[in-house]
Formats: sequence, C-alpha cells, structure tokens
Amino acid sequence: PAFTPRLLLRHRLFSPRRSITTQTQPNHPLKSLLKISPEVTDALVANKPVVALESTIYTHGALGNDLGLEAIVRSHGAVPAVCGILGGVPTVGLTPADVETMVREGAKKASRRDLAALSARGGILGEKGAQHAGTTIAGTMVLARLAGIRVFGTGGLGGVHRGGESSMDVSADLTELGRTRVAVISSGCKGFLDIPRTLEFLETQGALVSTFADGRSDRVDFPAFWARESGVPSPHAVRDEREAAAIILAQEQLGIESGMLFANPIPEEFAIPKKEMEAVIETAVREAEQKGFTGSANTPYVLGRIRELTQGRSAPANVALVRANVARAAKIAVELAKLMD
Ligand code: PSU
Ligand code: MN
Repeated sequence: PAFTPRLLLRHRLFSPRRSITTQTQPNHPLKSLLKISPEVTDALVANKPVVALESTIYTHGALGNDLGLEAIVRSHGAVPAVCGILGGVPTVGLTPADVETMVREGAKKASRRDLAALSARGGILGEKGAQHAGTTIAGTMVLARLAGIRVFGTGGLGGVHRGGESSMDVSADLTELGRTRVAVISSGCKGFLDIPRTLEFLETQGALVSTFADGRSDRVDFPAFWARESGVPSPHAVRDEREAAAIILAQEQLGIESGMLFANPIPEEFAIPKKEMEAVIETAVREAEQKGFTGSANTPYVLGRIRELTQGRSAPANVALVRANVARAAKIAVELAKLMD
C-alpha cells in the first residue's frame, strides 16, 4: 500500500522505527535499479544493525582486499553491506567474490556524479559486461541512504586538497556530507589534504562533525589519519558509541537531512607522528602535480605513492585504522538498533 505524503511525513518525524519501504517510495523505479542482497534486505526489514562499507578502498585504495572488514562487522553482531557498482548494477551487499571480480577485471571510481552514467547500461538496459566501479565515500553514502542504511565505516574522508582554494579540488565527500543523512566513521582525513579548510567547508555544508574523545570532553583534535592530532579542534566530542547513536537518532528526528562525520583517531600504537609523514606527503603531492594526476586520479596516485615511499610502514597503520573505524561503526549500529527498539 502506498503511503500518503502526510502519513509518510508523520511516520518519518515521529517514529524511530522506520522500515525500509518508508525510506524509498514503495514503487519507485530506483528500488528496482538498486540491487540489495537478501541478507542486507532481511536485516533492514527486521531493523537489525547494518554497516555500509565502501568499495573504492578495494579498487583504488592500495591496501589489497583482504582487510577482513565484513568479519569485524559480524563479530559485533551487525550485518556488513559493501556498496559498489558490479557489471553496471548499483549494489548494496557485494560479496567478497564480487569485490575480487571488480579488482581483477578493473573498476572505475564512482562518486555521486558518476553513479547514473555507470548504472544505465547494466542496471537499466540490462547489457552484459557493463563496467564495474568502486564507490567512494560520497558514492557509497548515496547507495546506503537509498537502501536505508544509517551507519558507514571507512578509512579516510576526502577533503579540500592543498591549493584547493585555486584548483577547486574539493572532494565530493564533503558536499555529500552536506546533503545525505548517513553517519560516516573515519579517522578524519589524510595529512595530504588541507585540514583547516576541510573543516571550514564541512561547517558551511552543515555537516555534523564529532570526534571520539574516550572519556575526555574538553578539547579534542580532529584527527589527521596516521596522526591522532591535527592541531585543529573538532567542533564536537563524542563519549562513546551509545552517544553517537543518540546523535544519529536526534538528527533524524529533527529532520536534518545532512550527514554526520564521526572521527575516530587512529589507535595509539599504530599512530605515525605528523612530522615523520610530512616529507613523504610533500614528495607525493608534488609528483602528482608534476605528472598531471589531477581530479579523481589525484587521491589514488597520492595514496599509492605514499605507500611506496614509506616502504610499507604506512600501510599497516592504514589497515589498523580502517579496522578500528569499522568496529566502531558496528558498535554504533548495534546501539542505534537498541535505541530504536
Ligand atoms: N582516503 C583514504 N583511502 C581511500 C580514499 C580516501 O585514505 O581509499 C578514497 C575514498 O573512497 C574517498 C575517496 O571517498 O578516496 C576520495 O576521493 P576524491 O579525493 O577524488 O574525492
Ligand atoms: Mn578531487
């Protein structure tokens, strides 16, 4: 049965219990374009905790694809939902075999602007052999929201690039946080970005930014990926996963459509001091510029180069922080399901 707009509105504003069918209209064509795995569908319908995961981290992240993220989500009692475009079909709930196929056969990088163009041949026209694409944080947020998933764990957010005030290279992750109500758990953003301007931009976008402070609630830095400190204070501090879940619920009940960024500082034992990374970052960013890696090719190039230049020292830290973020995301999703019960 179709919801009347009035009923839908009432339901959305006042009922924390919201089923998947109320997130997208029941007979909306997008529902058939987006493929949601049976496991994820069942979890959503039953209001069980679900955590969205991105696929650009596999296709363009230079970390390999055996990060064990799905197992981490499951070990905390939530259901993982890897998002991406498989053979031209936007999919929520990719299997490890799907991801392997994407990596082996080659995949594009899909942000918001790319989703429809990459979904038409496979998803609408039903052509075989359409391209695969890893979805970035922005692209994954769009698919997660469409599916009705509220929590998304990942590594590092895109941001305002150095010199972004003249190149205008500002990641679409930031505008997505301004318009799509999904909670993203990341370790802040990479030191090769301009962190003060990234936070300014997020403020303008109306995106909520809060950093896990573990007991401290006075002043906490917005973290800089490999480093726990950036020198820039976080607009808010969050105590624990239960409070994060309460914030997500408050945002929803206030009808604010913007996204939320929960920054989770890298575990202490893996952190690499800022000045150790600085020289490597300078080199990678300069080379990218000299070799003409601009636009969407910039981040993958810089990531790969940093990994080479640190001779693998940065990669274990990167893997550790992604895992810690995904564990946090799963705990938040579990707390959220409890609050909504
Ligand atoms: N930061 C990382 N690893 C990544 C990315 C960022 O540490 O894999 C990926 C994410 O998918 C992010 C994207 O959404 O890069 C940002 O790309 P761009 O700067 O082109 O928006
Ligand atoms: Mn960019």
